Amino acid sequence: MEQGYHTQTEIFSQTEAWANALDVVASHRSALESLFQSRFSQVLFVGCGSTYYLSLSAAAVFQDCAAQFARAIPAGELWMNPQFATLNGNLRRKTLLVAISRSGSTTETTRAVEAFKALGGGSVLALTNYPDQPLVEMADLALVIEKGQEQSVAQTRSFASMYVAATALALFAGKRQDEFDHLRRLPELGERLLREYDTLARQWGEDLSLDRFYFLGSGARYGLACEANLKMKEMTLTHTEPFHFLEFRHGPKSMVTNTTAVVGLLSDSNRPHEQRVLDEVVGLGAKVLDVAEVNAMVNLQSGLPEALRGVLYLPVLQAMAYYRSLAKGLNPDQPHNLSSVVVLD
Ligand code: F1P
Repeated sequence: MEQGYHTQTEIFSQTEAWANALDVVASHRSALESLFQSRFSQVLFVGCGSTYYLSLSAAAVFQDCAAQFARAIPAGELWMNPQFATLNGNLRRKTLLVAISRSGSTTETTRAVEAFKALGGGSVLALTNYPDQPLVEMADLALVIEKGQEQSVAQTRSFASMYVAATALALFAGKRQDEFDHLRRLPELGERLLREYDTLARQWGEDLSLDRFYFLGSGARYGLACEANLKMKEMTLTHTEPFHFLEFRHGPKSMVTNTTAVVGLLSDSNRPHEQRVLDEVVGLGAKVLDVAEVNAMVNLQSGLPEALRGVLYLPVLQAMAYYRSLAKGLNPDQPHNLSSVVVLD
């Protein structure tokens, strides 16, 4: 089997997993409607690595769509420092924990659920790709997206499938189920992006004159920038970092050279401010790749509200990391030093 076979298959088939995610959410409609019948005082999203970055973005989408306080914490932090998540040492019943884990068996995540329950937290909702794993057993409600399962260590279609489910959850929490059907367009939109921008992803991936990548994203796009950064690290062993757009000026900009790539995940709402940062780094010699709804090098052209289109930023950036990995003679299926699940004794 050639190098990267699994990663390539998983990236380029991922929209099937997106559709599966929507079917899974739809099949749990009544359970979700009763879960979100009343508002939560706060919603905590937890995960590790990719699924922590998913949590960062999902919390922003959730707060935007459901108008309820939502935030993301690394699962290990909720386990080791539960006081981060609570005031006066206990959680009110009306706190929801959304635990996100591809495997459903990462130690920090299961320990975080235990800590949440010990603190008197309320309901636990799991987003995962594997059934009959500890996390599913521990949750009050588990959404298991089996088409997101993958052989590769670095998450691609698993991440995207759980992200689509998280986006749908936000609509249910915000009593905006009527917009759920808009999400049914995501798979075809993703297919188009993978088809239309495969050459661009390959050109950028194979440009080994670039020796560092910065991924910029604000709001719900920051977690996605973190995930794209992690793909580049895991698959290509390249120095990469994510930043909120405006944060890049406050020091990190000093690192820009003419062998630097800056990837901007542009919003609609704050695009002028974000574009100015990209223009500045071009002036410093960086090579810029921008992704936006329209008028960018990668155009999502979704026709969806900004909060619902987040998953579309990922495919081209995943493919770019895949092509760079191969160009560097690495095997993206088996990243250096990594295992697909971290289980601590
Ligand atoms: C979490 C995770 C992944 C990472 C690597 C090791 O796994 O940290 O995010 O990419 O695969 O495990 P999970 O809890 O989502 O299964």
